[in-house]
Amino acid sequence: MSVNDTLTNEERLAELDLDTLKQLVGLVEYDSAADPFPVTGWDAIVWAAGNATQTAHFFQSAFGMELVAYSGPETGNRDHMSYVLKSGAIKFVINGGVAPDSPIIAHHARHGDGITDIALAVPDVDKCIEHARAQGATVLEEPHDVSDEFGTVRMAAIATYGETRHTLVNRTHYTGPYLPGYVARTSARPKKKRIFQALDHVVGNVELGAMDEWVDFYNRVLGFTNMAEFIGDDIATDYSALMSKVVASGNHRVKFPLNEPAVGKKKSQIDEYLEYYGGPGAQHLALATNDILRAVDVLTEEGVEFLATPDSYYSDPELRARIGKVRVPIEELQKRGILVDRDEDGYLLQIFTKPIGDRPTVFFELIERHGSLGFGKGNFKALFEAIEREQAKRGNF
Ligand code: TYF
Ligand code: FE
Repeated sequence: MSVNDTLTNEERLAELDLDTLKQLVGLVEYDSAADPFPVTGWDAIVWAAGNATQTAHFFQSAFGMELVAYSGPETGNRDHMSYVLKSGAIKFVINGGVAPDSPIIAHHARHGDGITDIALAVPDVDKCIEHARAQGATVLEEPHDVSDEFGTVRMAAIATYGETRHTLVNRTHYTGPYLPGYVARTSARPKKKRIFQALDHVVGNVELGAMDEWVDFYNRVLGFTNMAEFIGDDIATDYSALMSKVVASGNHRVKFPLNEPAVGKKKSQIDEYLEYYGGPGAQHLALATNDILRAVDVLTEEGVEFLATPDSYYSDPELRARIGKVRVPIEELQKRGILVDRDEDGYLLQIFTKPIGDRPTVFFELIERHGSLGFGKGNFKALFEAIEREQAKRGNF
């Protein structure tokens, strides 16, 4: 079996099939036999939080995620608490330090709430590490097995931008709730219908001049290919100037836009991120949903705030002509501030939250794809102007 027709464990458990995933996140066919670093898909997004207990509550109460596993002092982990949450095929692992000398507390002091690990599902951990090492990658953890009564997981880790890592995971011989050391745990809170099914892309912010080096890293080390969409100097606005290129795994399940600041009149939103995060890191996660209207309604009801889109966006005749007909009346999008973009393959609906933590760093995108494989290039101007309005409120001119 090739990674083309393989579902990750999580996708299978979420009862997603390849057709649904194709619709949600835009899969493509590719020849995995020639791939030096085959990636099936996402394994988990691992967060460091100042208070994992409350962050896990937030992701359940606001984002409709489901608690599935836990590790902490009660299970023999004296260092930190770790909550595993699920929505569709996505797992978030929320870590928070318990022991005063926990490395998670030190990480949190440097970066605030953020993503420490973008873990990838790979069918052959050893092959990936061998290739990564030959390409000069920093191997943080050698391939090793971890086992318990539920079976064995093979894993290893490599470094990427900033202090972010990619753990490589093969859990095809494991049936436990997450990893050895974790116990199954559910919450007494009433379950909500899930509002997102899969992860579409994770964006990395890197330093000025480093974007091409990181594109090259993903090309050489992970065998990722470049996608057509990019942002050049031409899209630089007053102080959100940035450049961006997108790399993707062979099957396009994993997509990484990489941003670097560009010189504008005012402070770039990427510089603001780098300053407050304390270096490069993951900027936004795009959550794939099949009902963005409902997702926005539920999140809004729970107090999650979105970037505002001015009414002029929807009355712009050029935009109206370009987007044509979408599945709902434009007024329904306008009410919620949802953006629309169309390209030769179809269209997409998207919206962005404000930063979700205390620092102006990590935020979410919701994305509902209808054929478009892009990232909303047509919305960049409106989006960056909305980000600028938020930056100005924070005193960044
Ligand atoms: O992922 C993307 O490329 C789009 C657009 O700071 C974008 O979501 C790019 C940069 C940014 C915010 C959104
Ligand atoms: Fe995005």
